[in-house]
Amino acid sequence: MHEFLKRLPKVELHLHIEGTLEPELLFTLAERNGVMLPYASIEDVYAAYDFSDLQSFLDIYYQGMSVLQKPEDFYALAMDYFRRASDEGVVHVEMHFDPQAHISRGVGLSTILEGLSLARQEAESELGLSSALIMAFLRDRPAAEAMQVLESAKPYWDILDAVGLDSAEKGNPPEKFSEVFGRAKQIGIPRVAHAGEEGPVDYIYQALDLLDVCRIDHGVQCLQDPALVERLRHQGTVLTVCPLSNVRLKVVESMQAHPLPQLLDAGLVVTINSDDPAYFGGGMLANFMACHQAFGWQEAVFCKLAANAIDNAFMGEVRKAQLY
Ligand code: ES4
Ligand code: ZN
Repeated sequence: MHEFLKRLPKVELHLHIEGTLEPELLFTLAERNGVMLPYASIEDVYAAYDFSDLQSFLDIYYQGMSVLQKPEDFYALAMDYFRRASDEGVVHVEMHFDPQAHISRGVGLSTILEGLSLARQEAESELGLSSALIMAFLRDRPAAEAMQVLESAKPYWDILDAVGLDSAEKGNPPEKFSEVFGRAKQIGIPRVAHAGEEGPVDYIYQALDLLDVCRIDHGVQCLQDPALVERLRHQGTVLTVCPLSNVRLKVVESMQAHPLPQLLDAGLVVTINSDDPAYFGGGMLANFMACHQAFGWQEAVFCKLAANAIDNAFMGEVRKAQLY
C-alpha cells in the first residue's frame, strides 16, 4: 500500500507554507540571520513539539517563523518543501501563507511573495509541481488589520487564488471578518476559512453564510449537527481534513477515533491534507498511510479522496485533465 499511495498523484488543498519549516532549515536560517532560538539541538526542537491544543502549537509556530526574513529564506522554505512533496508523489499544492505574522516583524509582502513566487516557478519547471496561493488572515488579530493587508496586497491580487482565515479559532468567529471577506468577493478573489477545527459548529455556518467560502478547512466538528452535515452534503462543500494535525493538536484522541470514516459515510466531499507537515509528523503520504492503518482503507477509497482534491482545486481544466 505504501508504494501505491506514494505513486498516487496527490493534490494538497490545505497546507501552511510556514508549517513546512523543518528543524534543520530552522537552524540554518537562524544562524544566517542571527536569530537566537530556545533550542540547543534538533532533539530539543522535537521535544518542544508536544502540543496540548491549537494555541500551544501556534506559539511555537510563530516563534519558528522569526527566522524567515529575506526573499531567499521564503524561497528556501518553499523549495525545500516542494522537493519533499514531489518525492512523495504530490503533484499540486495549495499553500496558505500568513502575511500578518511577517509584516508585524517588519517583513513585507513583497519580500514574502518574491521568495514564494520564485520557488513556485521553479517547482513548476523543474518538478512539474503546480501550486496555488492562499493569503490567510490571522483571526486573532483585528479585522481592520486584515482589511489593510488585503488593500495593501493590491499589486498581488491577480496572483492570489484565494484568501483564507486561520490561527486561534475559539473566540474569533468568522463573523468578525464579514467585511474583509465581502471586499475579497467584490475584488473577485475566492474564499476559504478554517472552521470547526476546535471551534463550534456555529462557526461553520458563519463561514458559509457570512464569508461565502467554497471550502471549509478542517470542519470535523460538523458531525455534531445533522442539519449542517446535510447542507454540506447537498451543497458539495469540500472539507479539507488534516488527520495527523487533529491527533497532534488533540482535536481527536487518536487516529482510530478520528471521524473521517463517518464524514465519508455521510456523503461529504472529503480531502486529506497535511496542514503543517514539519510539526505534525509528516506530509501527504504519512497522512494517507495513517488512514490506511487506522481505517483499513484500500485503493478505491484513496483514489476517491485524491479525485475529490483534483476536482476542487484552484486549477485550470487542462491541468485537471492531465492529473486524472
Ligand atoms: C494552523 Cl492547524 C492550524 N489551525 C489554525 N491555524 C493554523 N495556522 C497554521 N496551522
Ligand atoms: Zn490549517
